[in-house]
Amino acid sequence: MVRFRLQVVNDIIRTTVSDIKDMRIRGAGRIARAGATALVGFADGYAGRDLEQFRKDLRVAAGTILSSRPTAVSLWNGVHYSMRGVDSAETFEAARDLVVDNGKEFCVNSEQAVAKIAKIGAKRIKDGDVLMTHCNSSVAIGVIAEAVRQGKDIKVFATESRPWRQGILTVNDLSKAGVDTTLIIDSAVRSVMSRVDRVFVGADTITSSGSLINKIGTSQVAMAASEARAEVNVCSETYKFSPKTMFGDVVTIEERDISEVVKPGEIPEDVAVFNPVFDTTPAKYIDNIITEIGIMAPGAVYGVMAKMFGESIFDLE
Ligand code: RI2
Repeated sequence: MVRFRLQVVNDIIRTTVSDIKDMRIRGAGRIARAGATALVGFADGYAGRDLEQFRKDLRVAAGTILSSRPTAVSLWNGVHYSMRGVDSAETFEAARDLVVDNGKEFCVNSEQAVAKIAKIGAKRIKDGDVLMTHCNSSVAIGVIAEAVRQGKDIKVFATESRPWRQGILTVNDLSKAGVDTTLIIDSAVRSVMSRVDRVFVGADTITSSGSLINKIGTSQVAMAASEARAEVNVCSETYKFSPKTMFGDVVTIEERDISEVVKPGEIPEDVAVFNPVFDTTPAKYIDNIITEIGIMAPGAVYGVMAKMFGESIFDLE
């Protein structure tokens, strides 16, 4: 019986990790909620009763989840939020209940943040606006869909977002929400930008200097927007702020397999393929960061981070 329960617990972590690695679960917010939910399942189904052993096993489970994808800090924040207070819990039951409650609370807060950003961000969109979005951000799509729900007449250009082509998901999402949507290939961004009023993208990580790490190509979109005087809006829950960057940590940019870019035998063997899947958009190309606690300029991020993470930022692992 005990062995069976342990197997079930391990399966929860293993399945979540492989779903995130293989992008069956993707998007910075979704992977954070999946990580927190996996820890809830882990704690809830934990077969032992020894507090120290539970802490050790929990750290291993957390590390395994964090190894699934390196770039989106939302996953790191979701996992660490779920483990809050465990080190000072006095009994196994108290520690287990903390993980269950924290993990569930993180997911509820996350969903509420996405809904709040939709309401706040929609106010930035004017009737008649032409917008552009890149990749597939549930938060940016939420903002655009809310503006349309409010009766604003807008048009959206959505990029294909090679190599995973998340833009196909985006145009389906936008079409379902009744948005006038046009799909473009990534190379068309600069050419189309002259018709665009505002860009709305999501975030994987925001650094303490207000830079954005998001899907590869986001920086090109932002630079083209800057040249064309289109406004750049980043839709980001505050759990996509990285407290570690305050102390010099550099965000790891994930590189994925070359099979996502070329088919076997398609190019000579002596040709290398480089497949980074995120890039950095410097703060100077960003007009607004739209969060659940309000709209801010990139320069305000440091202060918000210091307030949000408080004393806990000094013992970051
Ligand atoms: P939401 C995605 O990464 C994209 O970069 C997107 O902009 C970001 O996560 C945020 O997504 P991937 O998982 O949380 O497709 O806004 O590599 O849904």
